[in-house]
Formats: sequence, C-alpha cells, structure tokens
Amino acid sequence: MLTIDIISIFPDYFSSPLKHGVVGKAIDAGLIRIRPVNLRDFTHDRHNTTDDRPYGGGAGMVMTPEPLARAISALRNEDSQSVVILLSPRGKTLSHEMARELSMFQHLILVCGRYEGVDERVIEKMVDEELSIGDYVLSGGEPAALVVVDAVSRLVPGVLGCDDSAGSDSFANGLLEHPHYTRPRTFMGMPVPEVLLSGNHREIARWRRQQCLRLTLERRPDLLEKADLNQDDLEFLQGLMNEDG
Ligand code: 9D3
Repeated sequence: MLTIDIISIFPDYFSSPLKHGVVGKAIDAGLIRIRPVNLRDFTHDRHNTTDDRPYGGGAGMVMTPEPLARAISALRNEDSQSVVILLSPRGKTLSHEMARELSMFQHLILVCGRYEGVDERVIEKMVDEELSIGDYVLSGGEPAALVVVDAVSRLVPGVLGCDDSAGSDSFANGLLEHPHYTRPRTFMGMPVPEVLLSGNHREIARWRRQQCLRLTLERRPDLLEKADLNQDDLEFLQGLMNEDG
C-alpha cells in the first residue's frame, strides 16, 4: 500500500480535495493512505514558529529547518523506502513518467514550502528530490502537493478500473487524445462525425488515431518526437504537412 504524508502549515487545505473522485475512492478502498501532517506539531517554542528572517537580509521569510527536520525524521519509515520530496519552484517539472516512478514506492513524504523558501541545509540533508509542477508562481507548495497526489494515485494498481485504465491515458501513448462525442447526434447544428455512427470498429480506431495525430501536430508538435509512431502514422502526418506546407 502507498502512503503519502504531506507536511504543511495548512493541513486542513487537503481535507475536501481528498474526499472526491478517483483519489477519494482509492482512499476508501484502502489502496492508498494520505496523511496531512501539521508542521506546527513539530515546533518546540511557545509561538509555534515555522519561519524566520533570512540571513544576509532581504524581503520575505525563510522556513526554519528544525521543525521540518523533526517532522521528516518522525515520519521516515525504517523498513519501507521513504522518498522525501520538496515541492519547489526550482525543482524538476513533474511528468507522467515521474508520477509513474513515484507510484512504485511505498512511502512518499511531500514537503510543502511557504514563504520565500526553505533553509538550504534541511534540503541538503533530508530531501531526496525537488519537484515543480510548471513554470508559474504559486503561493505555496500545497496546490502542487495535491497535483502530485492526484497524478500518482491514479497510477497505483487497482485505483482505476480496467475500462478506464491508466495505460490508455493520453501521455501514456505520448499523443493528445482524440475528440469525444455523445448524444445528441446534432448539437447547435453540428452533427457527430459520420464514422462514429458507422459501427465499423476498425474505421473508428483509424479515425481516432488520425485525430490524435492531427491534434498533436497542431498543438504539441514537441510530443511527436518521443511518440511511438508506425509507418501509417508517419504517412498520415506527411499528408497533413503537405496540405498547408
Ligand atoms: C521571487 C522568487 N520566487 C521563486 C521563483 C519565490 C517563490 C515563489 C513561489 C518562492 C516560493 C513560491 C511558492 N511556490 C511553491 O512552493 C511551489 C511551486 C510554484 O510556485 N510553481 C510551480 N511548482 C511549484 S511546487 C512548489
């Protein structure tokens, strides 16, 4: 079973998101365990201090190392491998591949920073990996921790049903998803593509594959470099590029 501990000064931040959807079901089914941990429980002073002024001066505050070090030490598990991850704007950007790797550990400890940053010494001694979720500024690590929990949880065996398995996800095959349609057959004057009503499963699969390729070429051509493409795929893409090229 995968346990994810989340160290934060706002442990209540996580209560509602963890109740819903795939993650909520995985918790209820006992497939994963998520434990928000209050950093202030590991302070020893009257004011439960978790930050202090930066040595060398400057704006903002820095997260104090001692409570963080005590929290990590208390949570670290001797027998199962614990991976300590600091959510941080300077970390490696989270990818599906990284989420897959993280889903294979038994114990993740996610550390949410606040303020300008965390004292470098606790990172050096106790953090295994720094992770960012992208190039934009958040006000703390908490929303990023939720993103990691969500992306990792759904890759734990048994969390998704066979029908909706992680293997058929976009990014699993390296391409964007094809468009989806449901009833009604005509919406605002727009019919559903004829091929989807044909019942010809081979033709439908071919059309969907081509839509994946078309969308990926238009929106995320960078993904095509790493995607697993066959001869038909390459010819279809050639055709698209000759159309407007
Ligand atoms: C002014 C310099 N900033 C560094 C880029 C300071 C700073 C900004 C934001 C320090 C901490 C934060 C809080 N962000 C996170 O803790 C964070 C984050 C993010 O801001 N973007 C993307 N991924 C992440 S993971 C953690």
